[in-house]
Amino acid sequence: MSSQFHSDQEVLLVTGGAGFIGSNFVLAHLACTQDVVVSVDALTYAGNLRNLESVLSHPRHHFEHRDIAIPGALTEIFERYRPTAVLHFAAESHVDRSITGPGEFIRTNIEGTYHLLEVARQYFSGLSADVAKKFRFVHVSTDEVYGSLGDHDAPFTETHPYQPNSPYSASKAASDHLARAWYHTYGLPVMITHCSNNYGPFHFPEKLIPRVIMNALAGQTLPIYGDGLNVRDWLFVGDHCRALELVLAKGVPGEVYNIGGHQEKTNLEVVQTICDHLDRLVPLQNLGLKHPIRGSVLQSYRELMTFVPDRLGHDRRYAIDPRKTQEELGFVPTETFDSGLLKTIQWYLMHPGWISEIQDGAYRNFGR
Ligand code: TDX
Repeated sequence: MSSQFHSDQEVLLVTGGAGFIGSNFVLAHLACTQDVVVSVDALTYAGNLRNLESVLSHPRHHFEHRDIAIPGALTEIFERYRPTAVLHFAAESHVDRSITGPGEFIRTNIEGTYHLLEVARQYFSGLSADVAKKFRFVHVSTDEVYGSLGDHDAPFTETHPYQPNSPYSASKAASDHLARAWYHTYGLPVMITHCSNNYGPFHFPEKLIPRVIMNALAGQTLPIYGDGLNVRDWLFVGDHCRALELVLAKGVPGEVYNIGGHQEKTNLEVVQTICDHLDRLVPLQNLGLKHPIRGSVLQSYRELMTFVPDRLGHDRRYAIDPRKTQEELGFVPTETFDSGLLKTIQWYLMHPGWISEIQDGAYRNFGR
């Protein structure tokens, strides 16, 4: 079957397109290019079609409800749309869930990546030489595959040894190895990226930043694991998406690119900063909200901060050395943690409907 699109038009196949980073990428890519984008998503609990609502009727966007972990589930999609590139975001991504239920992580992250690589390989092998030369497969991964850093260790470079500590990071490490092997063995033009902790619009509230924003606005406690001094290196999702555009345009097959913005913060600093922004933006003084346990009238969101037992095997510190991506691809992040966090909080304040649909579960019915 031949492509229904113009032969000179790029067609991007984005797995996990209804997830957090995937949907940010799809929206930005449609807005700044003339490409066709095919979003594929299994719509498990973290996939939310609301994230793509503004482009569901877009003439250059197609949504396909598919599970990459089902063998051959994407064969027909590759044949119908004839992608010129694949961006593979689809993954189970929450460390806490991987601790209580690792099976889904093995299935989606490892088996799903395997089945996707196989479909891509078969499709790639049938491309004409000039089309094959331009084809790219970007495997989007995480800095967690490198393990945990000590306080004074240098940030992770692309050659840092793999030392994944959680079922989640082990499953992502395994998928990285598969992606690498499909490049070396079959010549599939794979590039692997490792990003630091993303945050921004459409972030599902199981992760620290959206959980703290949404809990605070609902007057619920803000759980801080352990001593709150674990360090994460924060990257605004829009900056991550711009880096991925550069990888797609200029990256070299077989290479690995680390993406970060030098924004290390302790969890305590992150939670306190969110509380301070909310104190200014949504002052508690007139709301009469009471502390859910102590019953006292709240004066500051910081009063909701609550230390809870630590995550099992909690990695102490992640930090990315992004020099290769900066020097070879020209990536420069535009947001500091302060500017990106303020934008993020403002986005949540402006989208109460998105929040309430997640709180009552209605988002799972949208678009089905
Ligand atoms: O309620 C919380 N309280 C808390 O103290 C939550 C949800 C988290 N934390 C801590 C744990 C971490 O030290 O905050 C830090 C960030 O936690 P998460 O948001 O769960 O992210 P993390 O575990 O660092 O992993 C994230 O970054 C790398 C993403 O979830 C991964 O998908 C990504 O690959």
